[in-house]
Amino acid sequence: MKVIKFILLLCTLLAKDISSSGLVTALPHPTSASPVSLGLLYGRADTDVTEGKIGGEWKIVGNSGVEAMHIAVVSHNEIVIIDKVEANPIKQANGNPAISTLYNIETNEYRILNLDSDTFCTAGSWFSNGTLLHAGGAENQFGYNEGYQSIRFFTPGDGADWSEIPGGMTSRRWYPAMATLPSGDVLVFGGAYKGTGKNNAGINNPTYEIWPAAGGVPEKAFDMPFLTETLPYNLYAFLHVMPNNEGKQIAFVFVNKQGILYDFDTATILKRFPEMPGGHRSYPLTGNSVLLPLNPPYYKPIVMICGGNTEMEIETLSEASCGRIDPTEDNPQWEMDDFGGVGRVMPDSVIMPTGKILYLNGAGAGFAGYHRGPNTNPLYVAIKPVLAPSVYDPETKEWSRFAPSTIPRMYHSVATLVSDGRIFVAGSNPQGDVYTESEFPTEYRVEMFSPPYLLTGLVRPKITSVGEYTELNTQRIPVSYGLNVEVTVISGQDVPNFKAVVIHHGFVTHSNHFSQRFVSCNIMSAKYLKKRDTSIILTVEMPPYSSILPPGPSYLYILDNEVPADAAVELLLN
Ligand SMILES: *[C@@H]1O[C@H](CO)[C@@H](O)[C@H](O)[C@H]1NC(C)=O
Ligand SMILES: [Cu+2]
Repeated sequence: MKVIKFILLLCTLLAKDISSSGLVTALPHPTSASPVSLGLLYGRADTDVTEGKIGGEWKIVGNSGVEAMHIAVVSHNEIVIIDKVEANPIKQANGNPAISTLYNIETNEYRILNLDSDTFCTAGSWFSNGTLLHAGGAENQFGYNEGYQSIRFFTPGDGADWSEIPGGMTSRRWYPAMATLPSGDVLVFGGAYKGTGKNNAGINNPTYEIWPAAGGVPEKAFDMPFLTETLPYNLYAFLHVMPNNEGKQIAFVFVNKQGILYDFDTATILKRFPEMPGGHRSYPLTGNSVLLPLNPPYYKPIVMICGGNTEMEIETLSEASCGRIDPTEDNPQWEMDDFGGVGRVMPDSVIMPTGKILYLNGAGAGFAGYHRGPNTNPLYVAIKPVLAPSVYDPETKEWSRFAPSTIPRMYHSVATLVSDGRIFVAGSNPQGDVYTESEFPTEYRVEMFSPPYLLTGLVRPKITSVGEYTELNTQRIPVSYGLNVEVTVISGQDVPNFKAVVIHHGFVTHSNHFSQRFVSCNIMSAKYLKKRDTSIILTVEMPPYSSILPPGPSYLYILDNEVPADAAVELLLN
């Protein structure tokens, strides 16, 4: 009874306020289990002004200072970049070659950050309070301490820099995976006791540990025999927390060709999935895994794994297959496709504000890593850079291509969406140190890719307030799960048609986008601020649970006819 009244009320409201605006509305159709949210979700634009029609635009915009091996979006205009220890030309305060910078996407300048230990092949994830946790590393060199067991913290803000707990972890972890759990704690998963081209039983670390958001250190590590069963291709596991409305901390975990559903509260395997067809998907035969956009009311979690290779051989063509699976189904099976006909090892996946997946970077043959050897030999082990992004529409399952870049992005490259809707692309260094004489040199050039949705000529919407906040992106706006937030938007388009989404960018390295999430929000109502005004107040319902979107920093994107606002707004969800 209550439900029906609520919906009727909304319909009346909509009819009165925006009947002439042309907004499309659609009621969700609750049928079975899983989280049900009430209210209205605005439909898709009738005309698709986006992918496939035009190819987007690449620009070389700056220099990353250090090689961009790992990155995290840390504010609306800054990206933290972390390299391994290598002979970068710039120096940190103590005179050692710098290995971390803070890159500003508005000025295209960087500030040097200071680290104490080697960050070679590490991972990161956000605590719920908005501090980035970064874990793992490699041996000491160039004045840096050994970093295998290090834990590092970065809290964005004026003059922010790294702090570190040397030897903080329970054991040594090179190539660990990480994820933010629904509790806000951070999971550090697996890895090896030392660097290697391919993992083996002698150095395998089949355990995980959980760093508490409340402070302190993990009491112990938990055994993870799955990481023994899946040797040798078991590093940088794919981890996706599964949405649920029971407060559970369950994740899809995948390495090599094997996946499990794992309960982190009880430390038990709940389910094993059929072996994924095709080649290997984990380092050094590196593929990519993405959790496709989550949409109310069911937030059906579909994992898509693409690329990789079948053997560690420089000439072997990369895997041209993808598999989709919903790990929460009763008898889930892999639904395979051909990756748009383009094989790729070391692909990056970026979920765009339109909900389509951009696959970019990586190579058409070979594998991840590099040779040791004299510089007269090629040190790289992958060739045939794939320069044109592929675009995947999760709803129609169709593939298209965008315009190519001119810069190969091989091993140790990265990509992420930023708050203005562009895609930041950097890195590439398939050798053991800075080396510029190679066909695939150490790459410092930063590119920005503008997808077609930024090139439509349509006026971009502008977010002018969120809740009581009118100063946006000067601080993170704290919001609670399930909260209805009033968002004021200026629309410059004749027939507005809004979508609201919240995106968590996660931490990007080695083709992993740890905890990357895209969640569509219900827009509960929309009304003009004044009659005939261009300001519209949207009531946006935040995702209901922390298993749907990890607690901590995320960005609110508002789209008008598939064109994102000039700046997404940084939130802190808890
Ligand atoms: C967030 O929590 C972590 C772990 O307890 C702590 O190290 C960090 O200082 C906290 N950050 C803030 C901004 O309070
Ligand atoms: Cu690496």
